[in-house]
Order: sequence, then structure tokens, then C-alpha cells
Amino acid sequence: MRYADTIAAIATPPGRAGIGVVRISGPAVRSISAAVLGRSLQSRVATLCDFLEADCAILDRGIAIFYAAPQSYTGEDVLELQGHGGLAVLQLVLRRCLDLGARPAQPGEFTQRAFLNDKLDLAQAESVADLIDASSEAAARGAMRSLTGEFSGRVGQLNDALIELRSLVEATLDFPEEEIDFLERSGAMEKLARLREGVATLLAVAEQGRILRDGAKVVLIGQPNVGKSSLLNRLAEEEVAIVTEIPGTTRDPLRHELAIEGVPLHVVDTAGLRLATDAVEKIGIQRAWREIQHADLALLIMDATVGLTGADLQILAELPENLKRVLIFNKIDILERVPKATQAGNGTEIWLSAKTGQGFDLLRTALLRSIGWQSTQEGVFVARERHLQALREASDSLSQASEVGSLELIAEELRLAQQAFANITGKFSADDLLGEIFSRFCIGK
Ligand SMILES: Nc1nc2c(ncn2[C@@H]2O[C@H](COP(=O)(O)OP(=O)(O)OP(=O)(O)O)[C@@H](O)[C@H]2O)c(=O)[nH]1
Ligand SMILES: [Mg+2]
Repeated sequence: MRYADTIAAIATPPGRAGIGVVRISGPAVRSISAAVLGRSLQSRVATLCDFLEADCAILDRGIAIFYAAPQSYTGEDVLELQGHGGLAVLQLVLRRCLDLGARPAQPGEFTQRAFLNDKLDLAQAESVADLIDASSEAAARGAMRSLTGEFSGRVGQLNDALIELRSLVEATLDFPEEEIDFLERSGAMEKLARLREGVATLLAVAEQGRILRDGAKVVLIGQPNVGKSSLLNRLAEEEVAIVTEIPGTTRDPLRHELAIEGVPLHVVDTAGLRLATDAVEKIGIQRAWREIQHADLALLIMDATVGLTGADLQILAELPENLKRVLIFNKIDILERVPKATQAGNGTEIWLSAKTGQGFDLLRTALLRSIGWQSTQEGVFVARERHLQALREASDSLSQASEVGSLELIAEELRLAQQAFANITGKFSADDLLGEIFSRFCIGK
């Protein structure tokens, strides 16, 4: 794949920094390099150069590295100009490259070219963005595992096994009178069973990887004054929300990002749910309900000295049916009770104190368990919902294949399973999917 145009972008974030990098990729790199640097460069050798204006005035002085195609990030000729990290000076260098025929790069365009030039597959390209966006160390490590091809490699192994099975089945198609015998002798059904197991195992790991990447939205709800904001502050380990003894303190939903065992949680504190007369409080309560609609998990907080009331049952009844929930009895310090977590009819119940912090270990464990996080073990790679979808499709097709009687239908289901694998690595992906994926990258990557 060769592009006619040359792209350029500042690859480092705007602001003051020790260095700033302008990156250029495409067919005009050599001519731009000759004009800006006044010399030609040996490939892959860092060279101290002046970056020159058209009249040979010096714009900046820094390190230039030329990567001759195909040994570069994009697979094209690439030039990296590492100058001083100031907004104006980098703009000047970029402008000079644009004047010489490059055009500004779109978000993710360098990586898109790398993908289209087979430098990495789609799952790896996605993990480049996931690594940059990773908000916890665990997520960063998981993204790196995907980037180095751990996920793609496992999809590739399953794909190889599937290709072997398909060739057996398709060969049998030509001799229909022998079909059952032949399949039995070749062990095709055992191969299919093993493949289904392999997909199920990979799906389970990928589900963990999806949680590691996206985390979950947790909404704190309950009646006024039960300690929702106090609980948020204790979880966040800082005073993010206002706490007072006045019921109806919180009005606007308050969002806070935190991580437990590296799993990102998007926590929202909300207005206490009651029949309010105050106009502002009413709006706050409406907004709380709106947050509930988009949550993955609701923590219903109650005052342990009062217990579960009719109003709480009312709230529980009005929650979306498939919204996961944990019941929290707060303020156990007043009762001088010990913290505990139990499984009751209403789900997990936790007794704790936001004031003293007792029971918060139990809460953290319950939070992670409720959103489906199981592993603290090594080896989780980040994955996206799109990958899970594809693995589920492959799994469905394989289970269909193991049930249907006719060889033609088995062959068709196996073909569909292979297509699902190909979707993950991007072998056969629609342009609009690629556009959607790369447009979410930052510029210069
Ligand atoms: N003793 C004790 N008091 C607590 C605890 N948690 C919260 N409180 C007190 O309960 C009162 C209400 O706390 P908030 O965190 O503002 O309660 P809230 O649920 O956010 O209230 P609204 O925003 O009004 O809905 C404050 O006076 C807190 O200090 C606790 O674990 N123990
Ligand atoms: Mg509050």
C-alpha cells in the first residue's frame, strides 16, 4: 500500500517540555529532509542538525532521524525532528514541513498507515491508543501485552486450528457418501470441541481485558444524609465532595475517576433520592436517575442505625432490572459493630463506616467482584468490546457447527467463525470500522 501524500504532525503534547517532536511520513520525506536540514541523512542514525527556514535562517537545532522505508513505524519513509519543546518553535518547524508539501496528519494516521502496510494488525494498532490512554499501571501493562501481539497471537493459533478443520470438512464435501466416516476417522469432531474450548478460554481472558481497559461506571445512590458523599471521599482518598449534616447537600452529579487494583472505576455521587420540594434539589434528583440509567453498578447506601426502609425498597424496585447492585449499611461506628460482607436475598450487603474507613477493603473487593473482575494474576491483555463481540460470534458459529447435521452447514458455520477471527486482527475490516477506530487516536500517533 503506497500513499501519494505526505503527512506531518507535532507528535508531542502542546506545552513546554525539554524536547518536542515533529514527525513526517510519506514519499516527500526525502525532499523535505533535504530542504529543512540542507543535507541528506543516513537511515536510522541520530544526527545533530540545524532545522532551516527557506532563507536558511535557523528555526531550531536538534536531532533528526531518518527511517528509510520499509524499516519505519509506518513502513514509509519517515523523518523525526526532535527539537525544543515549545509551542511556537514546534509550530514553525511543522509549518516549514507543510510549506514543503506535507499536509497535517489526521488523528491516528501514522498508525493507520502502519496497519495498512502490515507493520501491525488491527488489535495491535488499537492497543497503541489503549497504551497511550491507559490510566493505571495494570492497564498500561495490559495494553503493552496486546501491542506485542499476545492477543493477536492467541487469535492466530485458534485461526490456524480452524483452518485445519475447515480443510478437512471441505475435502469431505467432495465425497458426500463418505462424510460421516471420514469425519470420524479424521477426529474432526474432537478438533472442533478443542477449538470451542480454546475460544471460551480466550473469551474469558478478553473479558477481563475489557474490564481492565474500560472499567465500570459505579453510581452512589440512596436517601439524603446516609453518607454517599462521605463514601466517595473515603474511596477517592480526598475531599472531592461536600459533606454536611444537612440532608440534600449534593445536587449535581459529581464524577470521580479512581482505580482499584488498576481497574478504572468511574464513580458518580448523586443527590439523595426523596420527594423534594426544593426546585434545585428536584433537578438534582432527576439527574441522579439519569446517571442510574447509564451505570454498570449501583451502590445503594443506607444508614445502618436506621436499616433498610420502605423508601430504600422503593428505590431498589425502580432500578433498571439488569443493573447490578450492592447494598451498603454505613455508619457502623455509631452502632460499634464490626464490618462485614454477606450475601443476602437482595445481593451483596456490606456493613462499613465512611467515617472511620472500616469495611472499605470488603467494599473494594465486592466492587471488583460485582463488575466481573476476577484476576489479579499476570497475563491479562487489554481488549475492547468489539473483540468480545467477535469472539462471541466465533463461539456461536462453532457451537452451531457442532450441532448441525449437514456438512454444508458445518462448513458455512466454520467459515463464519473464521471471518469473526479476521475481524479482530483486521484482515477483512470495513473502511468505516477503521475510520472509527483511528479517529479516536491522538494526532501524531
Ligand atoms: N458517624 C458517622 N457519620 C457519618 C458517616 N458517614 C457520613 N456521616 C455523616 O453523615 C452526614 C451526611 O453525610 P454525607 O456524606 O453528606 O451524606 P450524603 O448521603 O451525601 O447526603 P446528601 O448529599 O444530602 O444526599 C454528615 O454529617 C457525615 O459526617 C459514618 O460512617 N459515620
Ligand atoms: Mg452528598
